[in-house]
Amino acid sequence: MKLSGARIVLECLKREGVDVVFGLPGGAVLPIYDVLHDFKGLRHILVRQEAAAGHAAEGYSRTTGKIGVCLVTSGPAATNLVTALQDALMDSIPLVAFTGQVPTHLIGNDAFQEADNVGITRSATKHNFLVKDGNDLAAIIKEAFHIAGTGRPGPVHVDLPKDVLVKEWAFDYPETVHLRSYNPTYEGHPGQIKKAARAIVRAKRPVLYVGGGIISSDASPELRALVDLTQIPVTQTLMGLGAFPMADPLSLDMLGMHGTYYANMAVHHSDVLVAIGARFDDRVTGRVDAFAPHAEIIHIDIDPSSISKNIKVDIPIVGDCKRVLGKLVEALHEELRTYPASGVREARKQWMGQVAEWKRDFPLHYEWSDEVVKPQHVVQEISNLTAGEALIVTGVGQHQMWVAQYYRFKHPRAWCTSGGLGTMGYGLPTAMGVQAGNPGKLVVNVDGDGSFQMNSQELATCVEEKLPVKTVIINNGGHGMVRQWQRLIYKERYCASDLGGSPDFVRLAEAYGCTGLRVTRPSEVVPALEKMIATPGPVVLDVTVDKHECVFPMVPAGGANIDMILAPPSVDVRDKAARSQTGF
Ligand SMILES: Cc1ncc(C[n+]2csc(CCOP(=O)(O)OP(=O)(O)O)c2C)c(N)n1
Repeated sequence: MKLSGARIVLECLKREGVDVVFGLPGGAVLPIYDVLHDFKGLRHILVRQEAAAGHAAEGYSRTTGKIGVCLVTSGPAATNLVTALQDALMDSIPLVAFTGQVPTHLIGNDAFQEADNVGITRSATKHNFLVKDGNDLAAIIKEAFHIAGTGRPGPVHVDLPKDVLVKEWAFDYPETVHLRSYNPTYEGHPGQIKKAARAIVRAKRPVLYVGGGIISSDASPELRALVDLTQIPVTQTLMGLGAFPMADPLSLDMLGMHGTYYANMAVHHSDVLVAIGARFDDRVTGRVDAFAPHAEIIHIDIDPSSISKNIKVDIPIVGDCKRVLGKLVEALHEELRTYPASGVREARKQWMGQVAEWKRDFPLHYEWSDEVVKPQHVVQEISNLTAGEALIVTGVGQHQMWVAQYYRFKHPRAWCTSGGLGTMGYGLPTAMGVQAGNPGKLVVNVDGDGSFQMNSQELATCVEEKLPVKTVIINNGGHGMVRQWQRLIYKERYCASDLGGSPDFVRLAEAYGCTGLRVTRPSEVVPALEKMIATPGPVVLDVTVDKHECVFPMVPAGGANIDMILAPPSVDVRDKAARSQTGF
């Protein structure tokens, strides 16, 4: 069968089971859009800026477990997309991103809307391709999906010169992929798994530290089985939130720079730390030489290059989290026949007592006010009203950290945030992709007034494509996280952290055809959130909050995790009254 390159692209997507593509057309990819005109079974969502196409694909992928797809044209469209590719790379989100390219004979000739797409995206993708010969097109697309979704997932980029799209080529979609130099390891080494099981049953102060790898490999049931068997407390990374229910008594919530006191203390004092699908990034470790200094470290990860990259690991296990955890639980059953010895059992009891004491004495907290809305309160109420069942997305900044701290995540794949790259503007477009992949579910984007303004134009997409995303703007009149650093680290020399000239967000929402709501007082928070949830279609709820509020705990950059600043100096963190406002 002979088909145009453009049709081949869409036929391949169909065969990969793709049901939605996020994109924006232009000259180089118009042949594809021409075929799309009457192509059945593929929804195209027209975004307003190409980075939004990439982020939307990320949200779709993260919450559905499928590979997200985006399609943009050449030159500036491709360069706009790069931020989303790098974002997906750092958070291990599988995407296939198509860009248009000038015809092959013009490549390198300074042609109109030409950019060296493969050069530019090389370091921002897991792999990339330039299709020079249309006979390779189908095989390349097959490989792109294979590489994106296997091993450590990530974005793959396919650059499509216009002549390849226009000409006709033989079409035969390959059934399988054979890439000689690419063979991810899925099964962990049995000897290493046994070693890990032995270390775990002998541990007196064990802690599990779990990351996004649990979510991408759908390993939450296996994690649950591990915890049920061993009763080891669990701390989660920003990307891992939802891997383990935060309401569970064994949850230590998030660790690291804005992690809980009890998580950081437990990790610091642990004697065996089991890292699963997590990469020891600097927001988690703080000062590396002071991270888990007494612990024997077990690291389970699909990516061999993550092992001992930042922290030296004692028992590495390369493999898929789901499969390795399944095997580890089996090995633990075996080990537990002879262990734990009574000495270990006693030590464990003491350890759990200590952990419970940290949790009881130093919970997350903030000071309540009857006058001004506290951002933490808004997040708590979103958590209460949705019973932890909503799909949650954020921008980047203080609001992001408050969501990570105060939203009680229950399930995996219910949470999207830009963890590795920390991309402001991620919230709204990602929420759009989440909504497209999860029609009928409640999708809430908790955004900052700064982050929201980086992609607010996507409200138009939400309206046009009937994506009823609910956005809550935690409006502190500026770049709150920048202000926080300037306050705490730069001696209150505030510079470029206030945002004058922001629009009236209610009227902005209305201008796009969305519902706009506003809250300025604490008593209005719950009714407004209820109204937002009950209102059909996209809604923007602008909440004016206390601009002086900071995110605590905080580990100053370069500090050790136990050097947490717990609260402003004026607040006694043991104060019971303050604690009673935490709600949990
Ligand atoms: C694209 C991008 N530019 C700059 C930054 C640096 N940065 C990190 S947080 C932040 C402020 C975020 O402000 P806002 O979205 O209003 O959230 P808030 O901290 O106030 O909750 C800035 C500028 C970033 N993370 N991403």
